[in-house]
Amino acid sequence: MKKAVKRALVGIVMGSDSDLEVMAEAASSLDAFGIPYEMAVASAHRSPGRTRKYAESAVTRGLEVIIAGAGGAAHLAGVLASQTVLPVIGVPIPSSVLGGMDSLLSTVQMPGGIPVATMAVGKAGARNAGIMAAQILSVKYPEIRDLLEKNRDRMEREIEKKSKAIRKVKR
Ligand code: RP5
Repeated sequence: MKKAVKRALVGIVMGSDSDLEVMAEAASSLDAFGIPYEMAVASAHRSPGRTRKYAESAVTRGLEVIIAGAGGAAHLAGVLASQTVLPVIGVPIPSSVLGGMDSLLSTVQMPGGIPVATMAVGKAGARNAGIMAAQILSVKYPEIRDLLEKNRDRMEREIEKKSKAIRKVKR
C-alpha cells in the first residue's frame, strides 16, 4: 500500500513469545501487502492489566484491526474484543498437550455480542489472519484491494502450473 500511512494499522498480539513462530506468518502476510503493523506480547491471564490497556488504547493509537494469537485456555482474543470495537481476528496456537483443540475452542466459542473472527489452528490460521486483516482494511484502502486481487490471480496461476507439472509425470 501507499507509503502515506506510516502508523501501524494492525496490532499483532500474542500471549507469549513462544507464539512468535506461528504469529510471524501473520506478519509475513501483512508485509506482502505493505501494511504497517506492530507486534506485542500481552497475556489475558498473566498480564491482564497490560492486555486491558492495549485494547483500550488501540483506537487512539490508530490501529484499525487486531490479530490475537494464544494457546491453551486461549482467552486473549476474546478479552481484547471485549474492550474494543475494532475487529479482532483470533489465531488458535497449537498447544503441546491438546494439539490446539483447547486453543481453538477457547478462541472460537465467544458468547453472543462479542465476536472474534477465528482462523484455523496454527500457521495457516496466522497466515489467513494477515490476509483477513488486509481484506478488512481493503474496504477503506483501495490499493490493498488491488493487491489482494493480484494475489488471487497469482495463486490461480500457481495451481495451473502445478497441475501441468503433475500431468507430465510418467506413470
Ligand atoms: C498462552 O500460553 C500463550 O499464548 C502460549 O501459547 C501458551 C504457553 O505460553 P508459555 O508457557 O510458552 O509462555 O498464554
